[in-house]
Amino acid sequence: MTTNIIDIDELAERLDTAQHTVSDTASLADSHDIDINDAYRIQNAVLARRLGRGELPAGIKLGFTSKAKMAQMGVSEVIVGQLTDAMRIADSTDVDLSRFIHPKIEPEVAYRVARDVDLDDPRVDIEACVDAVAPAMEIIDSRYRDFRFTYTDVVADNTSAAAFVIGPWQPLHDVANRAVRLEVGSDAVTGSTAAILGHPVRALHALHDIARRRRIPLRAGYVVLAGAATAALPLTGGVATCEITGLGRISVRGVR
Ligand code: 0L1
Ligand code: MG
Repeated sequence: MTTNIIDIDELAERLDTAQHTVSDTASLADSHDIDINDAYRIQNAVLARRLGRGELPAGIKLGFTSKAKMAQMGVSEVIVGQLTDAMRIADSTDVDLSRFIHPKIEPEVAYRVARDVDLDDPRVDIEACVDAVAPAMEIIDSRYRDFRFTYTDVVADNTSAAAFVIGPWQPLHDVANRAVRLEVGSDAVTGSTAAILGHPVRALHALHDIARRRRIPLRAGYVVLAGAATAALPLTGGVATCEITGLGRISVRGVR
């Protein structure tokens, strides 16, 4: 039995507690009828709790940017989550896996926002608002048991955002159709940046559209994680490496 009486703060508290106590929780959809607007409200309330603990906004991530993932979830729109400075892990360093419930890692392309984006100005060219590109990895860690969630669940849960690694920034250039390889210990997966909406730069346009509709600020210095270029791999320990042709190689080592 589900209810359509939604207490945004109560559900945000549940997800936030799951994150900082490293303990999973049941799908919200098991007990609540949440629509996409409620889901983004819950996400904002989760973020507000993190900012209240002193974390600083650091950027935005996109999810469901591959055709395969959209088809799996039965949706046609990308989703976004919000990054904070506490999620940032330096390239070539160790990451403490005890921070996470059941982490996975995925290779991404990152863009850097060069100036604040005026969401009310229809003349804004979003591509002209970014000045750098970098190889990146995202650690996703759904707060839901067994990574079992609905579309609205995952939006409420800040699209599983947990941590990210950015390689050296390079002046903006075209990164269409670049080969991508992710290795975690003895596991490996290969793909292409074309998996990100056909071309990673399309993620910027999708983000601009959703940011305008949902009033999500895009500020100078923000990182934009454009989306996964391959399926995610479990991050169970050992070294995770992402290599993108022409962009470079980055790594982190999972430790307990
Ligand atoms: O693409 C992503 O960053 C993942 C979005 C959330 C879905 C998941 O946790 O698998
Ligand atoms: Mg991702």
